[in-house]
Amino acid sequence: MSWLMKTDPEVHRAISEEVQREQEKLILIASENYVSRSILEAVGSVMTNKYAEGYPGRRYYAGCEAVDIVETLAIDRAKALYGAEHANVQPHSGSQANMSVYLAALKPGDTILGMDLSHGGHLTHGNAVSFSGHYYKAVFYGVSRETGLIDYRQVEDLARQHRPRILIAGASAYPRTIDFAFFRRVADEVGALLLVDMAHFAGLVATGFHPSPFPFADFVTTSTHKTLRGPRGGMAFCRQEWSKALDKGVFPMMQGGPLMHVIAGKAVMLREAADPAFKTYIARVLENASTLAETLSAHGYNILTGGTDNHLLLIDLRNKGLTGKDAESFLSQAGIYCNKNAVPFDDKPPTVTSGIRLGTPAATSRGLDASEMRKVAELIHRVLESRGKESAIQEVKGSVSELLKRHPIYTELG
Ligand code: DSN
Repeated sequence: MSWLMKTDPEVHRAISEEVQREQEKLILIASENYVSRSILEAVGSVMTNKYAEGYPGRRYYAGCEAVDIVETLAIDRAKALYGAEHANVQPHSGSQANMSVYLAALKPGDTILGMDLSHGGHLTHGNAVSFSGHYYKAVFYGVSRETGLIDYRQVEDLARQHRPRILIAGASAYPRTIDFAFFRRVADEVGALLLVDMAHFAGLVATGFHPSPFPFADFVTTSTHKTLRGPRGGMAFCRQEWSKALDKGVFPMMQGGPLMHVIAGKAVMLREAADPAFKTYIARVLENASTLAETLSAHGYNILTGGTDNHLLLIDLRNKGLTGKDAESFLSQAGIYCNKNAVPFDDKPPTVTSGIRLGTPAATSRGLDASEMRKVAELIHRVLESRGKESAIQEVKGSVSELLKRHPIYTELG
């Protein structure tokens, strides 16, 4: 960093500020995490310089020997970790992994059936403001108003009615286990392909804490920076019969040169995820999430679906007379980061929302345990019940700082 400090102090200062924020604040954004120093090193390596359009052994540029090694390692490790028939580690993000599957298997105008973003789905599952809603005919299922659980009957009814080419399972704000066998049965009945977007729970699948989609799905996609704790990026998997189409869907259809430094980081991530220590980590992530849910529930918070099976929880704040926007703002002033989140059947716009989403992957990476999560829940309650009172914010800010001093992170970064 000293080099950057000399050559570009403005960028250096901003990066230093971000290091400090990540060290000193409590991150409960369900989709964020802390990568290891090894991954930081790989992603900061000279592999950022290399053009490598194509695939290992079949590149459009000379000099790809070393990058071929990391991409082959990443592919082999990804297949081994998940028991997948084919893996493509080049997508720049989870959204682009989804796009590559659509390019491999759909024609413009084909129908896709996915979970509504406002019920916990993802933009790229057909939302009108995304390419996926622009180029394909999207139909949506949601959750039951009574239980908050996926309305499996609705999935079945809509699939029979619209006969989608791709049925999508997976979500970005759903706290429960997803029944892939059900989705497979529906897909088979209507002649659809099944795509599982496991971006949020990829780390849970890798460690056996969420049922694997691989025995059921034709395609599986993921981002790499959430529970999998890798660099920002994506991966796409498929059955062997789709391997050529998927690889073409990624390159040349969807993107050009792969980010070889990030692929090096993905290779390291996949090695780390296969280590028994990663299983212990994910077990703690889940214990911390359920502890957070139980403690907040005891304070009268409406935890949707009554709890969580995974790393995240969704809270409907309407019974507390708060919006998601206000809660996010009050908590961040106190040093606790989460995100405002629409709750199913929300009556407020996405810029305001009635809820917040909390997740434990990042806090668990820095070492917080279940008893500390109870304390965190108390601090969240203190801020929210005060409705952002300055004295409560200052008091909680101090407590957060004390708590995090016990779990330093990235100490070598200053
Ligand atoms: N933006 C991501 C999340 O926060 O869940 C989804 O891609």
